[in-house]
Amino acid sequence: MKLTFRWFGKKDSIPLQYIREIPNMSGVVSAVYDVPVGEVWPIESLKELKELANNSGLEFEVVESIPVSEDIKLGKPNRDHLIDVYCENIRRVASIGVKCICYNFMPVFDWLRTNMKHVNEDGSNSLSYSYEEFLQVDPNNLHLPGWDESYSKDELQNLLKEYKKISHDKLFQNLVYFLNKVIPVCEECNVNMAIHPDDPPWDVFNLPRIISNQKDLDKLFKAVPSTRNGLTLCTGSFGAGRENDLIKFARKYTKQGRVHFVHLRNVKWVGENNSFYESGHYSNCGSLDMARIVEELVKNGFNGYVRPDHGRNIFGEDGKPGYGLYDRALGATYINGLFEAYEKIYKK
Ligand SMILES: [Mn+2]
Repeated sequence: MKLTFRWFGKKDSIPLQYIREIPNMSGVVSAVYDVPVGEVWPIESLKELKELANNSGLEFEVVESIPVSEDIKLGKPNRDHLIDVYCENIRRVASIGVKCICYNFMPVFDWLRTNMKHVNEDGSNSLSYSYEEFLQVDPNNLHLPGWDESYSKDELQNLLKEYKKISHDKLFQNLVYFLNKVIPVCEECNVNMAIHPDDPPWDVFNLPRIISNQKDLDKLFKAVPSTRNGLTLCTGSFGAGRENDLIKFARKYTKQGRVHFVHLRNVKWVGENNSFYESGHYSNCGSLDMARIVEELVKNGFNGYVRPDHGRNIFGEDGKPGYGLYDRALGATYINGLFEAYEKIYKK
C-alpha cells in the first residue's frame, strides 16, 4: 500500500514538511480548489501542486476530487460539454503523474454532519451526526455546520426542486452515462476512477443516493465492467450504515480489483437511530473492526493508496473539521502498524 495524506494546497495550514515527517508517508492527496466546478484546471496549477509536493519529498498521484457538476448528475442537455471538460481534466492530471481520481455522485451535499465539535468522553472533539438533531434541520432554511454555503438560498431551492424529478434509477443511469464517456479516457491515460460512497450512506432531504451499500456497488460494477471503474473504500462513510459489512466489502471488492483507494477511519454508533460520531482510528474506539478490514485488504492483494480519513481535534489543535494534523498522524501510524503486521503474514 501507499500511505497518503490529504492536503488542501497552499492554503492548508499544515506544512508539507510536517506531512513528510510522518513515517512511511508517500504522498499527498490534493486538487485544484480555485477553479469552479465544470471548468478546466490550468496545467500550471497542477504542475505547481506537483512541484510543491515533490520538493518536500512527497508524490502527488491521487486527486480528491474532480467534482462532478450537478448538471451531469441531473442529466441536463449541457452534460456532454461538461463531461468533455471532465475528460480533459483527467488527461491533464494524468499528464503530471496522477494515477487515481476520487470523486462522488452525491446530489448537492457531498457529506453531512449535525455537529462539527461533538465532545468525546476523552475530551477531544470530532464530527458527529445525530438523528434527532437532523430532524430539526429545515432544508428550506439551511444552515448546516461546516457546509460551505456555496449556493444562495434561491439557488439551493431550485436545485432541490430539480432533483424532485430524479429517481434513484435515473440518477444511476446518469452515472452510467458519465462513466461510459469517462472510463475510455481513463484506459487511455492509465488512471483509475474511485467513487466515494455516500456519506452518510442513506438519502438526505429526499435526495436520491445510489452508492450506499453492497447492492449499489454490484449494480455499478456490472453496468460498467472495466476495473478502471473502481471504488474509494471509505470505511467511515459505509460504516455509518450498520448493515454494511466492511470486512466483507474489503474482501470482495479487493478480489475484484475494484479498490483503488482506501479512506480509513472509525465511527462509533450511538443509540438505535443511525446516529454516530467519528472516533479515534483504533478499533476499540469505534464500531468497526479496523484490523480485520486491513487484513482482508492485504490478504487479497490490495496494492493501492490509503489515507487516514478524518481525525479528531486533539492536543489543543483547532483544525479544519476532520482535517487537523495530530489525530490523522496518529491514524497514519496505526495504519502503518496494521499493514506492516499483515503484510509480514500474507505478502509473499
Ligand atoms: Mn472518505
